[in-house]
Amino acid sequence: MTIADGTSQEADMGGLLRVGMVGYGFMGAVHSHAWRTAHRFFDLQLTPQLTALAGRNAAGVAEAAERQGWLSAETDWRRLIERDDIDLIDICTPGDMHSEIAIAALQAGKHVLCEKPLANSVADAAHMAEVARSAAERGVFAMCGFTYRRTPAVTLARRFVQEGRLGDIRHVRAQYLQDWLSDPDAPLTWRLDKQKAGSGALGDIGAHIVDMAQWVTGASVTDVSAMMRTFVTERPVAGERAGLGGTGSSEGPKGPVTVDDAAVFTARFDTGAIGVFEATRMALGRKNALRLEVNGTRGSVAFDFEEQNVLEFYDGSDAADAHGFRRIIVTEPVHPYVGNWWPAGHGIGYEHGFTHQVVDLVSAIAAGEQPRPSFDDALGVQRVLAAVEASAAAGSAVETVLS
Ligand code: SOE
Repeated sequence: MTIADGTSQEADMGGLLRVGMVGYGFMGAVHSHAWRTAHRFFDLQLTPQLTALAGRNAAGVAEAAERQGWLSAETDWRRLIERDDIDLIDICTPGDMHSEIAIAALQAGKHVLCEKPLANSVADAAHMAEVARSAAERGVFAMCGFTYRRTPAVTLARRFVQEGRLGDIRHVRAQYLQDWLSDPDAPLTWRLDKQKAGSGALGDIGAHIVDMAQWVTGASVTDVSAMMRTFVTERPVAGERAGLGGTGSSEGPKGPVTVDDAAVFTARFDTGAIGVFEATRMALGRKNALRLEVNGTRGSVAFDFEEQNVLEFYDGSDAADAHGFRRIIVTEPVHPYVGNWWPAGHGIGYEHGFTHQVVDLVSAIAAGEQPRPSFDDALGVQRVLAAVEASAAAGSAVETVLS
């Protein structure tokens, strides 16, 4: 059902990339911001148009479309696939819907941006990647939303590794620490339901640090040994649409938590490096602390998203009287993306990674090139997640990441 239809009537909207988005929660809001903003700060060959927003709740999706600047609203995502005035589908739904929507969109000739993790299983992710490879041969492209790659300080860390400034990589230390589920009365949301989310902290935020570690180092995880834990096994049933950390009522009905609250694992990389990973939404006091430290034979880098405009760099060639980590303020226009924003020292925020994601996706589509991370890249992350779950289930036995 089309609720509101403000789309432009011109048949051939040359120069536009007309977007249909499914979902309008936290991710829907930040993706909407990115679609609205990218061409206003970056020179793009195609101008994104917020053509249609889809969501099951008629009143909710109409309000979100109005608020976020979408020209029309639908209550069935399949309408976005059917409409010939939509070029790209942006999937901001729980993970159990990613596969069906992405495959239908690609087979209908529409580009796809899909939130992470790619799917709730390796089987679904592999099917999506197979369809995406075939679609790419027809000039229809798919990207997975690992946005933290597009933080300037993270792109700098990767460049330092690529330039050999760290030497051979020995250690990778990655954490993603949040605390919005520390309160046992935080209500049950879809993120705590294995059928909807696939996994808990592991897939939600562990996926980010697996992708980031592999992207920054250029190495792939080959084996893991893991533990996973659910600290709060039942929670109040969510009343209103509880967002992150919304509070429920400890008196009302409760339901089971069927995913992990925390996942920790060691990892071996194909380069011989070893890693330690931790993902939890129970680290009281840590709000969005995505941290990465890479130690090499010639140098080290350290990043913490809670200070995302800074990269710490240790140059092993410094003279003894200058030994110490250097705080690089990554806001000079020499760095990717930064020059399009504010003067040096002003910094950027969480939402900028999503705008950078749109910039790179739109640029790749306009150039007829595969955007990264591709669905194959995201399938690689999914395989690591599956190995972690298998290892944890087998009492932390070493589990090989099957290719
Ligand atoms: C919740 O943990 C969450 O919203 C993740 O789902 C996002 O991917 C991350 O960017 C912020 O935290």
